[in-house]
Formats: sequence, structure tokens, C-alpha cells
Amino acid sequence: MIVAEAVGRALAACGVETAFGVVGSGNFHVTNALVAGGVRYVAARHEGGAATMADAYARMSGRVGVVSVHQGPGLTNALTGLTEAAKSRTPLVVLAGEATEVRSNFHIDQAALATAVGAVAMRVSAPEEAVSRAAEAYRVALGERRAVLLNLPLDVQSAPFEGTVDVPAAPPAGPPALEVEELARLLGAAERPVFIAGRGARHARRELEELAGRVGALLATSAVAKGLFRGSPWDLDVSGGFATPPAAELIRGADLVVAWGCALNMWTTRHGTLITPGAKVVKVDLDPAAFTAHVPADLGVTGDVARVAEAVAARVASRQGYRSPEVAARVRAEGRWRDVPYEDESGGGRIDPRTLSIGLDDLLPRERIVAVDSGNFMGYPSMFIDVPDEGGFCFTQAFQSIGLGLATAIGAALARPDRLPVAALGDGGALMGIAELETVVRLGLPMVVVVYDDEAYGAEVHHFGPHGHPLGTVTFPPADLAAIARGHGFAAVTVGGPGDLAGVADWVAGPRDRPLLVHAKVTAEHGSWWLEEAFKGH
Ligand SMILES: Cc1ncc(C[n+]2csc(CCOP(=O)(O)OP(=O)(O)O)c2C)c(N)n1
Ligand SMILES: [Mg+2]
Repeated sequence: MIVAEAVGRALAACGVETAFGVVGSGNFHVTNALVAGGVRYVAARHEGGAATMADAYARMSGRVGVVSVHQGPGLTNALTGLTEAAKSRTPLVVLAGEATEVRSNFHIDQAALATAVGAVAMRVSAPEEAVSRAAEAYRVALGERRAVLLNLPLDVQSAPFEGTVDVPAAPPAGPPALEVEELARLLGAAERPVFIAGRGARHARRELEELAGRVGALLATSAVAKGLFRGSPWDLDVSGGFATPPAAELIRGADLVVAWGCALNMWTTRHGTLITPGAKVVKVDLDPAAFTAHVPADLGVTGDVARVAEAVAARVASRQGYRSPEVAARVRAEGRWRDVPYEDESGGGRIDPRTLSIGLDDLLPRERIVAVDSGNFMGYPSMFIDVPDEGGFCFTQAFQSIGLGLATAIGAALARPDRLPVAALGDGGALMGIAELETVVRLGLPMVVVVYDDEAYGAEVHHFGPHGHPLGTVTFPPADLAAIARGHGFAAVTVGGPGDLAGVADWVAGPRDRPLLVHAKVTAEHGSWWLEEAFKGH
């Protein structure tokens, strides 16, 4: 066995289930070894797609995502996806060939690249390290929630490996935090507590609902945990720019905000304005760095969200808190965006993006998994297309890159084959990530790709247009996205008004043997309300 094979076999033995990549000479053997070890390998068409697929797969499956790339350009192509994963603390291992000979065309400082974007760089420097380094990369990715680049120098890769592929067991979880008494005291005294659950709470619905029920807390999430409390009568859905008017008001009314695995960034708090001055803020997080980030915490509790919530629940008495019948009635009547009245602006061959999103919400099966790209349009699917739970929404937006949405939907679809994958994209993001349309068809995914087409980088149009700047650099002629999709093997419908949604209904009722692209020509007279919020941060 050569070193490359030992690395692949070791990762398979660690429990890797699916790997994504683009194969070249420098990662050929390690990828084949993954496959030989029982790992499903998914070929992407661009390394950026592969990295984002692995990221989304990891988020939706709870497993470590694995990416395999060629040295040099294979890694640079993957960088945007790797950065998103690093910022999102997704457990990810990137296997990359490495040309250590400085005169090689493929040579770059790969370790420096990785650390520059927040990933951890490791290297198999000698044959005898093959298994221990692979296991270490896996352990750091999973245990510390890091994106790890494992460099595989070409000369070391091809050397013989003499040892056995035996990987050590993962260490047990740490003990719960000591600050639970203080959190229990604060919750016991709060009149109007609100819980905001983030990425670090996606595994802890039961424990949080139990505690919230005792202390009378209302429930909200950050965007990445959307759906976590779906079905609860106290669910305010997403806190921040996507919050409904009553949800925003109720969050502002809190006298205690407990952020669970959630740093309370500018998006989640509308630049801090959703937290009323004087309200106490508590953060529960594995990483104490979260306590001082963004809105600072009055109290930080270090530990796993589920364990801390359990420990606190054992120390508090039952009280009504924020859960009055009036609040319940309000959440029931106005808690969803589609209950908020609006004037439908569809007309002239274009559909109002709200009407489009509500129409899709009605037509698409409820067991769905929605992935959203970045851009002006992004709030429409996030706010109007409902999801069944936290496993129904995948939001790769920590780096705010456009073009990740389609690959996100592919990775999410592979993690949850029981659900209909829905990719919601702008025309700009769709054309940027278009390399993976063929991947959707090749994998036979029954996906619905919705393109909110305003023939522009709408975010920029609405950012600069009101100030009278020329917009020629951010507007485009019409592109026939339906024809492009058909060319890849998709079914496609062009939607220029509510009546055209019948084509979507036909696809849903049919055999769904091909993915569907919905080319929606959307109205674009004005920017979205959440975008105005975002521009404050630019
Ligand atoms: C990789 C990358 N390039 C550029 C940007 C800047 N940017 C933010 S939104 C946007 C426009 C996206 O256009 P589209 O996907 O059509 O969505 P729309 O804003 O029109 O709804 C651009 C170019 C970015 N965020 N990421
Ligand atoms: Mg656009």
C-alpha cells in the first residue's frame, strides 16, 4: 500500500461516508482509496462546487464533510467554499495533493492559503504519519468544528506505507458548565425571556423546548437554524432582517435574551436594535470567544447547548414568563410572512417574488430542503417558503458569497434523500455556479431550481441606483435560463406571471424523473426591505 491509499483508507475507517471532489493526478489514489474503503464519491464539475457540497452535506447530515482536490488550482478553485465552511465552523477535511518543488507549475504555499481563510493546515510529511495525520485531521474537524486542509506532498504520497490502518477512538464530550446556576437565577426572574437558537443549537430542540416551556420563553432562531422550533405555538421563526413585524416587536420586548449556540451577529439582531437597552443578554456556547462578539453577553456559559439547557431546567421552577394567551394569539394570527398583507405587483410579463414564493410554498411537497444563494432576492424564499424543521434549510451565507446556492442544494440533497431539494438562486448566482447543473442531472436528483431573474445584480442596483449612479456594470440582457437548463437535461418552465405556476404543478404531479428549473422573471422596481438593513453594514 502507498501513503495516499493509507490516508484514504484511514479516513474511511474514521467513519467518512461521502466525499466530494474533482480528481486529478495528485488526488487520484487517495480518492480511489476512499471509494475502496466504502465511501460514496460524488464528482463535482468545479472544486468550488465540491467544497460547498461537502459543507452543506456536513451541515445537514451531522457528519464530517470531505473534499478531494488536485494540487494548486484544484485547491485555489475550492477556496471560496472552504472559506464559507471555515467561517461557519463546519467540520470539513480537504485532501489536496501538494507540489512541494517550488519550480513546479502547481506550486503555491497551500498551508498559507488555508490559514489565510481560517482553515487549519496539516501535512503528511513522512510515510509513517499517513494514518495518524489523517485521523488527527478528522478529529480536529469533528471535535473542534474546523475546516482542515490535509496536504499530501506528491513524493510522500507515492512512498510505500508499512504500518496498519488502525484509527484511535474519538474522545468523550466535556463536562457541563459551572455558570448554570446564574443562568437559572436569571431565567427564574425574567418576565419576558426570549431564546434565540443558532447553529450550535441545531441538535438541541428537545432540551431547549423543555426549558423554554418551564420558564415561559418565546423561541426564535438565527437564519442558519431556521425551522428548529417549527410546530411550536411559541415559534417566532428567524430573528433579524427576516423576522416578521410581530416577531421583531416581541423580541424587542424581551427583558432577557438567551442566545444558544448563537453569537447574535448584526443579521440576527438588526445591528443590535432587536435587543432593547437594559435587557440582559446571556450566551451559551462551546466557544467563549462568542461571549464578547457582536452584542456582548452579560453572562457567558461555556458548554454544549443541550447539556446546559438540561442542567438549567433541573434548577428552575415553572412560570408563565412571556407565554400569555395574547402573545399566543398574536403568534398564531401574524407569525408567518404570508399572513402579512402586501400588494401583488405582478404584471407586464413579470411575477412579484413574494407571489412566486408563496405559490411555490403551496405547490411543493412539504418534506423539502431549501438552499438559498445570496443577493437581493434571498429573503423571498427564506421568508415565504416554509420548511419542516431545521433539517429543511441550508444557508451557506457566512462569507456572503454569491454562487454557492446550487452546490449547497446538491450537498443537502445527498444528506437528506428523503426530502425534495429546492435551490433558490438569483440570476447572478445561478450563472456563477452553473457548472453543477450537469451534476444535478447526472446524480438523478429530483431537484427544483428556482431562479429569481431580474436580469441584474439586483443587490448592487438597489444599493447604488437610488443615488443616481450609472448601472451598466450591474445589469445584463435577458438570458434564456430555461433553455440553458433544458440543454443540461432539466425540465424547465418560464414564469412571467402567477398563471405560469401551473407548469410547476404539472412537474410535481408527474414522475419527477428529471430535475425542474423554474425560470422566474421577477418584478424589480425596488429593493427588498432586509437589504436596506444589510447596506448599513457595508
Ligand atoms: C462571489 C461574489 N461576488 C460578488 C459579490 C457581490 N454581490 C452581492 S449580491 C450580488 C448580486 C447577485 O445577483 P443575483 O444573484 O442575480 O441576485 P439579485 O441581487 O439580483 O437578487 C453581487 C454581485 C458577492 N457577494 N460574492
Ligand atoms: Mg439578479
